[in-house]
Amino acid sequence: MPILLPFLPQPSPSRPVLSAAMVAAALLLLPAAATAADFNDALPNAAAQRPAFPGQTRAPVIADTTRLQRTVVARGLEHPWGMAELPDGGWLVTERPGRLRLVRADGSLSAPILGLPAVEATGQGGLLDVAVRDDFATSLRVWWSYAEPRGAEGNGTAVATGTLSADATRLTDVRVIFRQTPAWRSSLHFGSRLVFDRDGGLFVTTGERSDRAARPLAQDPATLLGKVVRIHPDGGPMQADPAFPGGLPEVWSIGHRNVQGATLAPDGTLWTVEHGPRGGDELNHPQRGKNYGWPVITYGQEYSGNPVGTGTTAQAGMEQPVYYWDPVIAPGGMAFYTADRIPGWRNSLLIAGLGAQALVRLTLDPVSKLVTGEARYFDGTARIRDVTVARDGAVMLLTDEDDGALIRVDLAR
Ligand SMILES: [Ca+2]
Repeated sequence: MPILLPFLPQPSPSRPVLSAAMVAAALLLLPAAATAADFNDALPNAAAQRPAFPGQTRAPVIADTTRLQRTVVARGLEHPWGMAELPDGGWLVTERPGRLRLVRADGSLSAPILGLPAVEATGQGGLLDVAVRDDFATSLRVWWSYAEPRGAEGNGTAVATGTLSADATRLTDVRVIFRQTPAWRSSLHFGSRLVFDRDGGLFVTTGERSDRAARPLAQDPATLLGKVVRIHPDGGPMQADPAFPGGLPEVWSIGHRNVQGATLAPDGTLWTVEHGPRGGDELNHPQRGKNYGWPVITYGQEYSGNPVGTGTTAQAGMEQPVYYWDPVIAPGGMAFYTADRIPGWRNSLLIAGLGAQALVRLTLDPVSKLVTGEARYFDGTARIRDVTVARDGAVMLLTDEDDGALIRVDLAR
């Protein structure tokens, strides 16, 4: 059975950090076996739809008896969205209302870091992902994504970079290196994970802004709505030649709805998860120049229960998702687990579940890359916004709450 984190004192307006005693009190031991409420028991949303191949949805539930412990590293984070580990064991963490903070290695929480451009913190918008590269110790460079106000035109996803001061209190030399176009008047579907690849490029994922009039632009390679893009970390496209005729050169793949999770696989290729409509969350392995279908094909339905478009799930020239969830999990971030620390999880894909209020783990066939099993952990404890793997192999989670937490998951001792 899932065990709720013990209640902790409410943070005062000054957001005090947890004392060592409070951290100890927040340490839990719990078995991680899939819970009794089988997440595959619910009826699918679109009963008439059929997967394109066996295992594309509702993979067998994994019975996992790994005993895990969760430690609250820091609390008092308001709707944290993204995190990046620093060489000293600290974590940069974004708060969606527009603050970037440092969670120091001892768990203490810094004041908001100064120097960020204005964000539009409405609906799903705000300060979103944060990333650093392996050379951070010498470069002090930070990249972050956010919903950028665009005046009368509305808003759009943007990416900026800057240099963190040695005392980690402010960012300098701040430049915006990516602006999603066109701007749109919407508070929904901003993407926007940041993933560095191994060839010097920076993947940015976007959303199609949810608005019905904007949806078809996910299919238009001349716009940056509903795309995976690949840019140079200093700005501009990584490749001059467009992957799609008439398309922008930074467009990597098209036909996405709202991609809030992305990571590199051990082989260096990009994987993403995106929010579908009802019953249509997707895991994809996006390749350059390919079309992932939205809004033409989808396994989801409108929230009204009506089909999306013609209700088609497959079409020539459009890629099938590797996996889809029906019912949905509402995915946040994702990470491949390649560490030795939790041996049973090696080579699994970890996905943050917002709607599922769980950490989702998928096992993949090493050759076909198809999903062979699904497990869920910490069911019902909190909406999980992001997951990543610390350098020491522990799994780190951010919970999407007014009083959100950075949580460390490790084997129980
Ligand atoms: Ca798709």
